[in-house]
Amino acid sequence: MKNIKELILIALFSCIIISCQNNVSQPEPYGPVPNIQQMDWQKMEYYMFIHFGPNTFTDKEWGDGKEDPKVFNPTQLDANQWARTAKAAGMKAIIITAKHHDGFALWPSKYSEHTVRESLWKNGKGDVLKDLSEACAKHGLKFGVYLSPWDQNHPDYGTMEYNQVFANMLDEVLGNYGEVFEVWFDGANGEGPNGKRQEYDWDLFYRTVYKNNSQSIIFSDIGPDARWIGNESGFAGKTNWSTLNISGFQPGADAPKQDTLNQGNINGEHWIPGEADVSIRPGWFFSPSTNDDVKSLEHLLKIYYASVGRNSNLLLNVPVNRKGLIHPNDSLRLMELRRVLDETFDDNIALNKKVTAKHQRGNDKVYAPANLLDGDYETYWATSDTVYETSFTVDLSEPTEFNRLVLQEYIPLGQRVKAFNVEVWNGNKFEKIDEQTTIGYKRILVFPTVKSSKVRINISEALSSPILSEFKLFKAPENLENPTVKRNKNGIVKITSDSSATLITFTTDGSLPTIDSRQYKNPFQFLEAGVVKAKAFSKDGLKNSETVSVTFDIAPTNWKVISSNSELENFSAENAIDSDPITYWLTDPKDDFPHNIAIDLGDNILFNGFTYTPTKHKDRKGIIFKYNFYISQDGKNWEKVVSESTFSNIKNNPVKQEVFFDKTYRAKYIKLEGLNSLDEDETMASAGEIGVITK
Ligand code: FUL
Ligand code: CA
Repeated sequence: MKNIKELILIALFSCIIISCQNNVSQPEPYGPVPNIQQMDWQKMEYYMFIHFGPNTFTDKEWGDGKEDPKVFNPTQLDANQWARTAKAAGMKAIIITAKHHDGFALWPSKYSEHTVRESLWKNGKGDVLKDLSEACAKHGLKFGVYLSPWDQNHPDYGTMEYNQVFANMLDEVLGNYGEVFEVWFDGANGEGPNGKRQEYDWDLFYRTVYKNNSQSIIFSDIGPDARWIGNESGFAGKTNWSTLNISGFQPGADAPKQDTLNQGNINGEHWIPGEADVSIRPGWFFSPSTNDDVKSLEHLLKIYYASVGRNSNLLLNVPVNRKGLIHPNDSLRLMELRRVLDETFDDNIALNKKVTAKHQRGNDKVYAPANLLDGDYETYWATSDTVYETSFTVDLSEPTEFNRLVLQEYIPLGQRVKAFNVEVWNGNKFEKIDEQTTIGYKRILVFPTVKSSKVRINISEALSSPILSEFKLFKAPENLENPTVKRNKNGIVKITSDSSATLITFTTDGSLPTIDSRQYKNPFQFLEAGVVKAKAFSKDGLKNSETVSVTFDIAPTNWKVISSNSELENFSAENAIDSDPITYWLTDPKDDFPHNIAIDLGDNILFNGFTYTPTKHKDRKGIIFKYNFYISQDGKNWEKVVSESTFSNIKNNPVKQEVFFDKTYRAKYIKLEGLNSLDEDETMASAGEIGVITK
């Protein structure tokens, strides 16, 4: 007689055999998969970047390493204020520029003489990394560091010794400030103080990080743990694979093409997910001149949906100011963003609703489609190994409004979905409302509000049988689109707005427009330097846009080009002063550098800087990197006021460049002389717009 224990065992055993026959084994991973650190990292989604250093005090994006360390002197530095702000913004961590290209170390490194120790801040007794790592710990945030191996100050840079110097610095940064969740390596590689470039020993750098902190995520253009998304505007590819081929590549100039980084490689060899880095301001470092250029809420939401919503983490830069604090304009915007994201994602309309699927792995409950709607990432819906094309339908039981849809793959088993579409029930039949490619860890679709009782997701192509963790629906608050304010060469300002049923009001005296401010009806003239602020309201006054504020300098109405290098057809030099950054001046590559453009300002003007806007045209060429800038009273005798300077970060961040002189000049003529361009094999120079700074 068998005892009861044995009977249970036999029963269990036969169950296992039967399930095996039904193929209800756990699905095998497909391709490369994330390790535990990468998985934790992916779930962080959104965190803060802080650019801070001598550039904060010099209005520069890239220093040259010759800055007096005494310029670094924040008067009220408070890392707790940064951490509180990040926390309240819903961010999970802060990554700070421990050392940027100028070589200045925000900690008192033993291996450099260009550090906070040599600055005036706290009489040289301060340590920004200590302050910040402690503040992060206190506020429940993770702490990370950005480090540039490119160092324009260190005397050893460009010699064999430097790689070890940099590794020693890494030892300090990773050894002395507690856990470092991410080390952000900038791949830039320029000349150092001795005029030489450095051959970076990446293996040594990576080894040094892991030796100190085996849990760290190492970020570079090509990983090994997380990769650059290929631009500095915060946009991941609509198709975005977390896998990448890296053999034969290096971070920096020898990285894969930016498009490849933006989209990853389908069936790539390694799991190297994307991280999108972007600044809340036009530049990475604080400048008082950008206080009114903090990105709009509308813009930040677009970035959020194009990063977190496209299988990428979002690293949003909030530059600390000269006091050592986050400026209120930036923190206000962060809080607005938080509020809208909360309002949007707090209430999942699809949570625990009814769902049916065309396929279910072995008909086993463990893989049921209900797992898609349970709000738990760890449970998932799966089909049998041979089913690549499938669908599921969510029944909301009554017509419900929604405009955001979230899908998540269970990436511990790999990224699989290659194409899918969304259909909604219109009362008679299903109607397609969207069609996309990859999903990955998280995909958020944004569409105009629909009201429907049923949603069907069709997976139309996959690399292996689909495995999905979550499906969610939300209703985001709908606001009016922001109006666009543009001024032409003649100083005529036009304000446009997409939604037709709106009223636009505006001001030109710096005050905030209200519904009672001057109503915009027709284009108006605004020739001087100043700010136009505009806001759109719905006719009933219930909805409104944000306040858009656009700062103009004097209009180039009477400006003329007096000479320029021979230009290509359709790329006249006048395009550089037509107030349209899309049209541009482009020179003929037959001439050697320098290529120049001289402009008559029509009048004697007092100004303390100039602007260079690279063309916004997608086929842009000839973007100037190194330049001279001259002024003249008569258009014949020129005085050089900026010599052999560069539009430092223009390659990765091609926004309007503002260059400030050491003093104010009065002149009637200006000349920009391009000494080289970003296209290394062609001698061409271009300009979308050139302007002066009179404010
Ligand atoms: C780039 C740098 O050159 C910029 O200055 C900035 O730090 C950005 C995040 O990375 O490569
Ligand atoms: Ca133009």
